[in-house]
Amino acid sequence: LIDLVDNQKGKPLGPKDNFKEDPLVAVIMGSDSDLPVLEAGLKLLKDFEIPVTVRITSAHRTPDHLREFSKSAIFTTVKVIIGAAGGAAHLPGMSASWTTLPVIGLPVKATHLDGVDSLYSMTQMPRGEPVATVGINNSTNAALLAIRILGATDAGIREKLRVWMEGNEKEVLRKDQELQD
Ligand code: RP5
Repeated sequence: LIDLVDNQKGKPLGPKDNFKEDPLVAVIMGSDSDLPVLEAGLKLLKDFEIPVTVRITSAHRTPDHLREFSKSAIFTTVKVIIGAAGGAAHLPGMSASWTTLPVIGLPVKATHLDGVDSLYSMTQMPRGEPVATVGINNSTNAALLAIRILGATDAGIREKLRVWMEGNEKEVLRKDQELQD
């Protein structure tokens, strides 16, 4: 897993700010226990060669840190924030209230409510502070949505996404063909 987040170079999970690698995506999570859920999404971002910064910051345990991080993100190279959290998952919503950057919410299955609690707390944001919420534990879609947002203004990223989607299409068609054989 450390290898997956190593495209940030430096110490992505350490206490220091690590915007020095010019990340385009900031992935923030409420706890290191969320990290396994993020694995697939981080791998995808790495495959697309998107520079990422990965941070642990909590709406409830480190509110000042989250506020500082979110307010300063606009002055960095970051273009999209992915916020992963479980339970009463206020992380992406709070972050969205402190930034004009697009924020993607990734609900994490962390309690007896199986992630439905986090899903609702992210999708049910009050009018004015949108969080683009993906499915529970679906870090792949969180990464792909971030890639699409970046691709809107970057033809290189768009082309990589087109090729990736073409690969998906071929895979499904191949499986269908196998069923027919
Ligand atoms: C949330 O509480 C975190 O995002 C995590 O999903 C959940 C449990 O956190 P830990 O108790 O494992 O630190 O804030």
